[in-house]
Amino acid sequence: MARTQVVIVGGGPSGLLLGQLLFKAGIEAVVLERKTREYVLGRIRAGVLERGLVGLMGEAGVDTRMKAEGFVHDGTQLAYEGDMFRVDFAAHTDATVMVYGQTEVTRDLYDARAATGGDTRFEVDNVVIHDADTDAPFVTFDQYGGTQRIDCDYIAGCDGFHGISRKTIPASVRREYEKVYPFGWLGILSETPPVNRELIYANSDRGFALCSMRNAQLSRYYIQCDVDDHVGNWSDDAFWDELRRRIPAAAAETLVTGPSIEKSIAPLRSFVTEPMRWGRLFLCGDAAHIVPPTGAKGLNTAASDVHYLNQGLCQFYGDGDSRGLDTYSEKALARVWKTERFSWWFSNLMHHYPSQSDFDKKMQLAELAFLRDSPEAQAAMALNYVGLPY
Ligand code: FAS
Ligand code: PHB
Repeated sequence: MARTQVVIVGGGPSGLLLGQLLFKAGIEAVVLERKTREYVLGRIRAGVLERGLVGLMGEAGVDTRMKAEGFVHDGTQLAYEGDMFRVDFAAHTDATVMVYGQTEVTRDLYDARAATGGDTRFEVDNVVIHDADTDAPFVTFDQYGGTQRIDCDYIAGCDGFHGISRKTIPASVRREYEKVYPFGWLGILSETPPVNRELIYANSDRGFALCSMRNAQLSRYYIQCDVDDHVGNWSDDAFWDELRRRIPAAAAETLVTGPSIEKSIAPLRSFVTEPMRWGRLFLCGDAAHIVPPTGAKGLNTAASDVHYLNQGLCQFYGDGDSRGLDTYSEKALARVWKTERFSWWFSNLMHHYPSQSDFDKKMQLAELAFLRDSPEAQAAMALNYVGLPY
């Protein structure tokens, strides 16, 4: 019967980052991933890394390409009523963010895991976590026509919102909190130069828009869409026309358009499950919480979970001290809720709610004007955007 120290369910950024940090600490882990490596790398998701995640990539020994190819940003643009203003991160914090796609983060982590001989099982099915509330947990899964079992000390549930880890915790133990937003994001990737050196978050009467990028020849754009909209309703030209209507004229006039190489709609929700630990099972990342992507916090909050769990596991395997593991859920949730708040606040500020009144719109515009004119308000936003301390 196979045995390891930590079984990591899920080979997305949470699971891979934890696996690499544990490897650096000499702690053995097996990663179980439902899909193929190529499928995982085919997902187009986050684009902005907080300072904390940039640091963890260094700790994991996988930051070389990120430092060479990523864009360091020390501010962002907020647009409303046809104009835009800059929130200067450096003026209010000692930090910046790194613009480097989640796809590349995941690729770097997969490459490092393969290079260091990490045990990753792809295309596993029917993963079941057993006896997580005992001192002898184990995991079973199907692969290549047979069922396998791995006994372990601990299990990290890094299998995202639709995984099995969260549901392994009995419903009687779990407390779940959710807010579903009445809109989605239609995103495209195009091999075109970014319209602006920094990101542009735009609040317009027609809805939210975001201008982002992956590199000097790869741009990422989003527009708010109806929650029941379909990608098929949007030709590339229709997307570009709508994006131009939502961003300031100066940007719309210089926008370079081209064929989309990826186009998808993401629903927006805020979600948290408590606790993030049950016995020897620890939840990390989207398995435990979801944020609307407005604040670029999804991937980054997964990273802070991984930081706390790695700390706890290293402390336990280092000197038998379980205090880090015993306080994991409380510590992780304290930061999760603050990033949920920021993502909720920023989403409410920038999106057009179908049911909003003229007064609601005036409140958004007043808050944007306050943010534009108040260094203190900008400092609060900058601190949240670059990432609250771990
Ligand atoms: P993930 O969902 O990335 O990874 C979980 C992994 O577990 C997957 O590879 C999955 O195949 C695997 N898995 C699932 N069930 C399993 C099982 N039963 N057995 C084995 N493996 C299993 N965040 C941002 O900051 N900015 C964004 O713009 C942004 N856009 C997003 C768009 C979309 C459509 C989605 C869904 C999310 C977006 N996010 C964004 C959030 C996203 O980046 C997540 O926060 C990030 O992927 C979290 O990483 P993981 O926790 O590893 O979860
Ligand atoms: C992205 O580039 O995909 C991106 C950037 C910032 C966000 C959300 C998404 O807030």
